[in-house]
Amino acid sequence: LHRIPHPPHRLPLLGDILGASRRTPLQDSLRYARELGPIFRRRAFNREFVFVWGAGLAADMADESRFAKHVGLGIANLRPVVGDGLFTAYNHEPNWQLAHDVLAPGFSREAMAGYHPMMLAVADRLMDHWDRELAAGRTVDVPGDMTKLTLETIARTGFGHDFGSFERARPHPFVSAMVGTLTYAQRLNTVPWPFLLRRAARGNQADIAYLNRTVDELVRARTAGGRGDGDLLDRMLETAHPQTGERLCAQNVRRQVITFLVAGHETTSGALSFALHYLSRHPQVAARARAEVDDVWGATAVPGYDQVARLRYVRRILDESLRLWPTAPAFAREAREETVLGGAHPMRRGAWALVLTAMLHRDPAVWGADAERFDPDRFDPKAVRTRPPHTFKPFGTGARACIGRQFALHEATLVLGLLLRRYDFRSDLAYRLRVTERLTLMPEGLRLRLERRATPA
Ligand code: MNH
Repeated sequence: LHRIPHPPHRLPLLGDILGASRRTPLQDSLRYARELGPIFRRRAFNREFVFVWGAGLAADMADESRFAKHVGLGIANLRPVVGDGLFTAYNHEPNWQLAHDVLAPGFSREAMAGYHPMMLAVADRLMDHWDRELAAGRTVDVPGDMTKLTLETIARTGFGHDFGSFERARPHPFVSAMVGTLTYAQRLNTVPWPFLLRRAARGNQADIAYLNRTVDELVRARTAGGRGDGDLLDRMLETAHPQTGERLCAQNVRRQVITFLVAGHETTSGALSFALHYLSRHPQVAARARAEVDDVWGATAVPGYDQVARLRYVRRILDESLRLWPTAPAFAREAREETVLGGAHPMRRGAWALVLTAMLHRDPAVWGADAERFDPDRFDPKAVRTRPPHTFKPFGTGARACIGRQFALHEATLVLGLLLRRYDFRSDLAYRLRVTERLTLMPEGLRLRLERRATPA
């Protein structure tokens, strides 16, 4: 460990807290990364963490035979909320494999094609709302509205539930409670002892209770009203494991519903928001994307399921946005057995490090000297083929990688396509990108002025 660099002004007891903010742990880590190189450590009070972002080291950590997901830090702090739900389960907990096997078919091609009409319906609600804002001469609240959109999408497709987000002026209390628990989980990393947050802890308990109540109500409505149409909630409640015949217990169903409602919308909302920010700042990119949408969708009023994946350039815009701001900006890996990381750093069994995705995605050795520049052409197939493997990891890696990846990409590509077709985006040139952190990333205060396009639909 002593050979791994750390920030220069380390204080006794406190650690590396000079110049670091409790609100921006990720952005501080990016700064340290640039100063300290491909592997470094940070100490906060009594705890020390190792960060890895150099492409070679990160690729080594993707080796599933030697490393696995580590449930630690921010994720471990969510255990009181979602316990052994899919995202927060320890690798050895039986409910991980059980839930994974039962829920994976909910993300198959057929399942996704079934969600498509509901995704369209939610996107229509967003555009109704934006048309009204536009007519009233107002700018639109991008992160707020993307959060409404993605929450409604996962709630309706996965659970047959309508939060009525677009009928509300303020975020649904479910969202406020979720933001509360995510923020609290992040803050727990910034204090030496949890009792320092005891007032916030009471608020957190109230948030958890609210999440539980909402979800219990949703499950009760389903069990009282008979089956849904084979959505995620039906799978959670009714599907037995194909080999073992086991089912999820009621407590685990509750944890999975919260997991999917949160994991299924927060990061996609951020990804869409960053993409809209970049589109508003790069008119040539937007023009090329619009030309693609007009070309691929033509006069079809309502794009079909198969017409979404054909928006190749729109998809590159999303990839490039997720490269610069992977909205889940890090993940943790632990050694399965004693091993040597990158041939240089010995690790004991269970020792772990954070892969700093947001910095891996900016490694000049991989992405070039202009790595900080937004350029969707980095994801054209020729460029992708020349890059080493494991250098683009917005959805994590290995067995515990994101189960909702296709869901998120389909939803986000569809929505960007629809928005590009209908509007021109005018950015407020005084706006400087500020990124808020609550384990996930979101552009803060981003508003855009819209103009209706003259062309189709
Ligand atoms: Mn998602 C795991 C990023 C959308 C449900 N997700 C992960 C991980 C990353 C991630 C990174 C791995 C974390 C880790 O290794 O500790 N997820 C994203 C991003 C988006 C996203 C950047 C959108 C963009 N995720 C979604 C959607 C859903 C979802 C949509 C559900 C509909 N994600 C999950 C679940 C897991 C996960 C569940 C945990 C999977 C597992 O451990 O088996």
